This record gives sequence, C-alpha cells and structure tokens, in this order.
Amino acid sequence: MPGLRAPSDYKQEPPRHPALAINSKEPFNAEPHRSALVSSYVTPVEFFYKRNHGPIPIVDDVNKYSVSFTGLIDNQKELYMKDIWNLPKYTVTATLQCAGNRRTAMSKSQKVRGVGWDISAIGNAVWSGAKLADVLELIGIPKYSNVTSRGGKHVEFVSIDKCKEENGGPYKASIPLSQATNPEADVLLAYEMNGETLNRDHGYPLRVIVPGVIGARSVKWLDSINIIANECQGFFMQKDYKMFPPSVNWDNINWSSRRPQMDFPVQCAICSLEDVNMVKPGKITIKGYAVSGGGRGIERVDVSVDGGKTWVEASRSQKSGMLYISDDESSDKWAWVLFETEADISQATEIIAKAVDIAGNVQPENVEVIWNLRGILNTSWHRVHVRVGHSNL
Ligand SMILES: Nc1nc2c(c(=O)[nH]1)N[C@H]1C(S)=C(S)[C@@H](COP(=O)(O)O)O[C@H]1N2
Ligand SMILES: [Mo]
Repeated sequence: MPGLRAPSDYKQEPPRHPALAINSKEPFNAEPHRSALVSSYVTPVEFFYKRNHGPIPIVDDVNKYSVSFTGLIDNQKELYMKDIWNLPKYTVTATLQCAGNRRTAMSKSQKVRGVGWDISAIGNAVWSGAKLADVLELIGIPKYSNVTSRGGKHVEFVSIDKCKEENGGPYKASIPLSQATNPEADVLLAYEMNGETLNRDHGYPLRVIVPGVIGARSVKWLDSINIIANECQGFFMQKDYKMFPPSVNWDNINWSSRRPQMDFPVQCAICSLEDVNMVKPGKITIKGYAVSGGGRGIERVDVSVDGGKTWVEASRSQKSGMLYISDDESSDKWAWVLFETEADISQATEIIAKAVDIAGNVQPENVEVIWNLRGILNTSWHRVHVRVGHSNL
C-alpha cells in the first residue's frame, strides 16, 4: 500500500510518555498509573493505554494513503484521506477497553496466558472521523443493510502491521454489516483523537472505533475493508478474545465452540487508591471509573468500606457541570462515568466497588467464577486494601 508501510522491527517506534507502565516492550504494551484515569473525564492521549501486536506502521505520504474496499460489493473501490475528510465529520466520546484489562488479578486465582494488565487498559477519548455507515453508503451499500446483494454480511477491517500471531500477517477483525451500516451504532473511521490528528500509536492515519465493543475490534492503521459472507477468520477473531468457561484448559480447548467476544460487560474499578494503600485515619475520597458495553449506561455504583458488609451509592459524573442520567440523550452513551464517594476510615479494611448498568447487569463477586484461560473480561468486584497509619510513615 503506497503511503503506509509496516516495519518488521522496532527501530522506528514513536516517542511515549515515560510515566507509562510497560507490560511488554516489543510489541509495545503500556498503561498509565490508575490515578491518571480519574484526573479527567477525557483521558489525555499520552496517558491512554497502548495495545499493539507488532511494530508501529509508518506513513510516508498521507496524500498517497488509501483504503481499498473489496469483497462482496458491486464495484471495488479506493478511498483516499480527502474522500474520508469530505464526508460529514462526527465526534463520539467513547471508552476503549482491552478485553485483557485487569488480567493480572485474574492470574492470581489461577494462571492465565496474556499480557499482564493492571486496571488501566482502558481510556476515554473524543474520537472524530467519518461514520462507517456513510463510508459504506459511498461505496454503494445502503444504511441499515443486513446483507449486500452479493451476500456480504460482515465488514472486515484489515491493517498492515506484522503480527506474530498471524505469522507476520496483519491484524484484522470484523463486525456485522448491520452494525457497520447503522448510523446509531456510531462506528467511526477516526482520524482524530481528543481534537488532534491521531498519533502513530493509536492508528494514524485512520482507525476504526467500534463503541461499546472490546478494543480488539477497533482496528488501527486501516489498509482495506472487505465485505465478506462469514465473520473474519483471523487469529484475533477465532483463536483469541473469546470467553471460555472455567472448565476449559489448554488441553481441552475447542476454539470453534465459542463466538468472538464483541460487547464488553459492566465493569468498574477504584483508581484513587493503590492496593495496598497506607492512609491516615479520617476521611478519604474513593474515585474510579464505571462503564458497560453496548451503549448501556451506568445505573449505579456501590462502594463498601467494610469488605462488602454494607454499601453506599457513589455519585456519578461525565462532563463537569452536567448531571449524568444513565439513559438520557444528554449523556455520552459510549463513555464511562467517573464515580466518587467519601468515607471515614479508622482501621485497616477492604474497599470494594461494583457497578450496575441500565439493563440491571451486575459484576460477579469473585474472579473464580469467571476465570478463563486467556484471562479476559475480569469484571469481578474491584477490591483495594487500606492500612491505617499516622504521619511520617
Ligand atoms: N492494527 C491493529 N489494530 C489493533 C491492535 C493491533 O495490535 N493492531 N490491537 C487491538 C487491541 S487488542 C486493542 S485493546 C486496541 C488498543 O487501542 P489503543 O492502542 O489505541 O489503545 O486496538 C486494537 N486494534
Ligand atoms: Mo485488547
């Protein structure tokens, strides 16, 4: 593809903020300190987690860069950045969460395979770009299509990065055509993040944002979009990012028995406290994020400061100065809420948070019941421990 190329080594990686905790250097996988997540509703680009499976692609000439549209459509087509820029520009605030967020804690119950993430493989950004529904209309697929005249039912996004898991081939994933052509699903081909041109780590020049769905489907550095009959057969759809029951291990796994994970479940985590934290006796502030998939708002966040015996409801907010209403048009439906409450602490204790979404979905109490060999979707109650000490500790 002219204009965009993929190096096979890590000699030309972009600069990154030194405060990120690096979970893997090559490919680069890093997350911010948890406290950075509750400093602002919109996560600054430099503190947004970075999840890669290969070296970061390079754009030589953005004017030569194009995305090709192939597969079960009447006319194959190339779209250049100017064609994408010419479409109406939409801005969507959406939380991106890696399915492996909180994996390290799942590993403590029983070992799992995958990059070890703490609780910050998640971030909330303002994405701008063209709606995929508009782009597909431009190439001849009407809005609200379930199937194209040639039998296409899925939209496959193919990148150019060289991934080990794909034997050096590119990262790819797909979503159903019905979601891709539905303007209300807000699927974007994004070229901006937080009002700035997308940077290399996050998919420059063009990436997909699939709101409400695990990060793995938001393909970066788009090279082609294929309209296909069956879902993408790539590694990351078929041999990864699937949720298995606790009974499945590496000896009895049958990958084809499960569907690729799409929506993420209801999640929350406390970000204002470490585990373990030393505090002075008295009032402490407990802050964190809560989010659910599929555009489901957050109905409630419960916090306990006595290990789960009693609970108080935390306040929830998105944009400052505006009341958050979980299913109201004024709220950002694809975005997290930040929650906050205060508590009096006089002795060592366990602090817990759990969220409820507008469908009444709740988080499981323990990690054991949702343990899975790849360590994805750890949404168990988030717990931190505090010890109480006096100053000079
Ligand atoms: N081309 C490409 N797209 C990709 C990936 C990748 O490795 N290559 N990683 C995916 C995964 S697993 C996640 S969680 C998100 C991370 O996006 P971010 O790095 O912008 O936070 O990108 C997704 N898109
Ligand atoms: Mo991910």
